[in-house]
Amino acid sequence: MNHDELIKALYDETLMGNAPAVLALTNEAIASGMGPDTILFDALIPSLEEVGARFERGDFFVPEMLIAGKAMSGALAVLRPLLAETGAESIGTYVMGTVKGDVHDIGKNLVNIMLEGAGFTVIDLGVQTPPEKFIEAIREHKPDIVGMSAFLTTTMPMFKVNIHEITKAGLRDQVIVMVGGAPVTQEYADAVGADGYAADASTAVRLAKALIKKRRDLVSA
Ligand code: B1M
Repeated sequence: MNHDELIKALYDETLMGNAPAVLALTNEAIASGMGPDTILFDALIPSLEEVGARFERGDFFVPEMLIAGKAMSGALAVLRPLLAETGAESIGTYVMGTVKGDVHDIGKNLVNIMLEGAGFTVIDLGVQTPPEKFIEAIREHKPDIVGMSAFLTTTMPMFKVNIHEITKAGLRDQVIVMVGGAPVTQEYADAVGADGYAADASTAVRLAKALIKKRRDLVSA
């Protein structure tokens, strides 16, 4: 298969949730010299966007979303070491979790991979993370940043709850809070009192570095 055929096949098979085919095609694409970011941004992510659009139109239901998500996760596992190739020493610690009530994790995992690739030590709290777990992780790992993902309009309010609980626990001054996820906006992030918002994984990495630098400059001033 040539480049365009591989991209199209990856897109189509992800859309159909054919995990074994997506895995085989991902390996074939890598062997052909295709970059992991091309596989992600030209095939896998657009395919999941189409899955979401079909779900909204009522053409797809939860099982279709689920198998497409699983197919994408399988490919992500193969892409992870390629995206996260780094010999750099840790530039900061990042605690990350999807908020309580929300089981979406593909976007969070992708942000984690890019953060690791940029040299962050990432502690992943998984999905459905209650406020207590974020607090416990801040106490245990003393991260520079706590990142929260929410992918549903109904779970976004957990940002505010989490930040409130972190403040109540006396830890708010010790961490930078970043939020993200498909329905989240800069305005929403500002309204809940987060320190930063990013729309995608690479912006999240750039912002994380900038926020840490700002904080370290302030401390040393
Ligand atoms: Co769900 N789902 N889902 N789903 N799902 C969405 C999110 C939805 C937009 C689909 C749609 O209607 N178009 C919709 C939400 C609508 C809304 O609230 N606005 C939706 C719905 C409604 C639901 C259910 C309620 C369906 C139901 O049961 N009736 C249900 C909820 C379950 C729950 O959580 N309680 C549900 C379930 C599921 C599955 C389990 C079947 C599956 C999840 C599998 C998994 O994650 N392991 C699933 C899937 C696959 C999707 C879609 C199709 C794909 C999500 C995805 O992985 N995208 C999604 C439609 C869509 O997004 N187009 C949809 C690819 C990923 C790389 O992008 O997640 O945006 P994204 O992540 C980006 C950025 O957001 C950002 O960087 C990432 C990488 O670039 N980012 C951050 C993420 N976290 C960040 C943190 C940061 C910074 C940036 O700083 C801390």
